[in-house]
Amino acid sequence: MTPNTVTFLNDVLAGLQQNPKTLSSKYFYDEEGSKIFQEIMDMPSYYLPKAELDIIHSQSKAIASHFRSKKVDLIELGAGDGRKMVHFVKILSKSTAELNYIPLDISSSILKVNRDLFEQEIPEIHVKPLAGDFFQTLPEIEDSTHTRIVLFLGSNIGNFRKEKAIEFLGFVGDHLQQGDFFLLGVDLKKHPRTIRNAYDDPGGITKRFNLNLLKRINRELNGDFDLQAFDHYATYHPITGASESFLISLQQQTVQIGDHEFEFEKNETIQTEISQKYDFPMLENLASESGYSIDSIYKDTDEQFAWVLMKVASH
Ligand code: AVI
Repeated sequence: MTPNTVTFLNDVLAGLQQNPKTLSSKYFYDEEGSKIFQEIMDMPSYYLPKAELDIIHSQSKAIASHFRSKKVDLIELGAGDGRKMVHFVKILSKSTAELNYIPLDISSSILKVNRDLFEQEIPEIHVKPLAGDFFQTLPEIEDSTHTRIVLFLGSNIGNFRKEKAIEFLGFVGDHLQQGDFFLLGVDLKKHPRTIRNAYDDPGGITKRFNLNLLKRINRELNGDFDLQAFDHYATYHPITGASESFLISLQQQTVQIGDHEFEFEKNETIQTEISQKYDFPMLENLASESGYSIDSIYKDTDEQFAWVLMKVASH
């Protein structure tokens, strides 16, 4: 077993030994899971990518005006192929005196796609990709006198519980100085049904995404989950702003993972994901508890999604 598989196994065993049972959403994204996530991004009910693209098109100039004539290191955490960001970076590069774009991603192959795209579309900037876990790669970025802007977009912060989100924002803050910025993409509270529909589509794509985690456990950890014996269930709580996804055991059953056995009651849940939605007081609170102050908030036309520009508070 590779060290990554050992960590996966330990996390799965620990999660299923808990009461209520949990599995971490970070394991959704094997090759198949990443493909299904692309399908989710194209679903009409999954409004998040469209709202974020609207922000990119309608707000990039206003955001770029903060950085006029500055030398900037733009560090994107979980950058992916960069397709959406080209427009923003192009506009930013027109304001700044110098721009280095530093995309960080776990996948070196996706970073190659990213680099090729940026070098072709915006040849005047420097692209310096770094592959690996960003807890390792962020500290490796050389100190410079440039203003740092760290980007963490796509509502990825929503997949952390509050304590983890604070810990993560704090970790990034340790690599920022006075005058640096964090641009955070968050999904906003809205009509509860809009959110429920985004995480429980009639075509069953999100169900396949959730069940793929069990398929991955079967394949990589020698499990014997019967995929037909589990259902997908998503809830949204309009006060806490938590959208939560579960797998529901449809019958009493025993599941084997390697040498370990797990009992499931009929209708027992495995919590697999939280996708946190925010309102402005919650964002203020998240920023201040993580050592930041909010400079400005940029929303899409329908006010579904926000980019929060935060400054580091003094250390
Ligand atoms: C990646 N992440 C921000 C998505 C979300 O909206 O929480 C993952 C997702 N889960 C179900 N649909 C999409």
